[in-house]
Amino acid sequence: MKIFHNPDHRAHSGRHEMYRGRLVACHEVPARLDHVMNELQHRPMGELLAPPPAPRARLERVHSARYLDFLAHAWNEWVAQDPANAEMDVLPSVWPARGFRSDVPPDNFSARVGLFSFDAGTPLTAGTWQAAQTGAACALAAADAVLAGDRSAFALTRPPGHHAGPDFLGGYCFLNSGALAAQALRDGGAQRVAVLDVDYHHGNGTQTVFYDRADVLTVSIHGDPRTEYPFYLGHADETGEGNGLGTNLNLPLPRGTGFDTWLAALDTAIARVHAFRADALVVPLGLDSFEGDPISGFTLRSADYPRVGERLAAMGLPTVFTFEGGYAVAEVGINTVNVLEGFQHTRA
Ligand code: SP5
Ligand code: ZN
Repeated sequence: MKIFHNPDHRAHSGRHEMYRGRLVACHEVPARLDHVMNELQHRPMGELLAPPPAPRARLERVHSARYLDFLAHAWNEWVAQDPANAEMDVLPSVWPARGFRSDVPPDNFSARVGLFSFDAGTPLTAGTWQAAQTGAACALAAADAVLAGDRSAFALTRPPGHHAGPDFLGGYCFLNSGALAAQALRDGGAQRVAVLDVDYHHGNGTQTVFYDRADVLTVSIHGDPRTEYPFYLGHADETGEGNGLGTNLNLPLPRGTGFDTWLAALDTAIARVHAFRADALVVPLGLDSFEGDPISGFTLRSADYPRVGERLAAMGLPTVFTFEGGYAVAEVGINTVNVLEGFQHTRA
């Protein structure tokens, strides 16, 4: 499979995220992607390619113009507020809750950051926009490869994407790679596209992008939002709305869930994708279901991941993978390539 990697990913390197009233070191670090690249040197899965730039019009298929403008100018506005800000990451500290307005972006930059965010764990840095744009380009290039006839392609990029919505960042995500790939597949001629999100955390951004649409099925297997991030979305009773009623499936599992139960959920997810008669598949591939993940609660082992790839390959659909979470940094390369290897050696 073609692997589109992000040569600009290091430009996004946050210093800290807010956790229990303190700033702590970021979990979403450049070394994550370096480990995957390194593992791919030992176990090649396909051609490593840099993507062509992403035209703004393709980003606007998923994200609002005002949000993209905000991201494009955020760092300069931050530094314009106070030159000393250049030494610090942007993090929000005020947000519009229910009853507040979100239709009037404030002139005040700090207030605008909160309008376009849902947590204080997603630092925006000098190079974030560059890294995010090239990351989106990886997702679009992977979709284009599949549209051109490839069986599969991998958008190997960070920052991750699946928590980012039409108009908001959060969960270490800025532009939603999986949603951009799914939309690109639709725009390129796929009639029905399924997104099967296997990251430990609910794919709230992707769900929100497609919630009222019948042409894109969104399925997510994740830690139960009653106890797990992102908390405010991802319950089993969220099934879609309007035209999209019945085209969202959430499979929340309790913290502590092991591979057998997880795999049964994957089979449920796969059956739904088949019932939907999808003609292309996007897999937001988070490796934070791993037992050693420092911020997550499932107990999958490295040896389980090839079987995940096998199950996905057996679906027989043109497939785009996007790289999402996975914070056991030393193992994230092995676990990622284990999924790809299982996929590659399996015929539908
Ligand atoms: C893409 C993805 O996996 N995003 C996950 C975002 C989770 N953010 C909240 C994590 C809070 C955990 N902080 C724990 C610090 C303790 N050392
Ligand atoms: Zn995650």
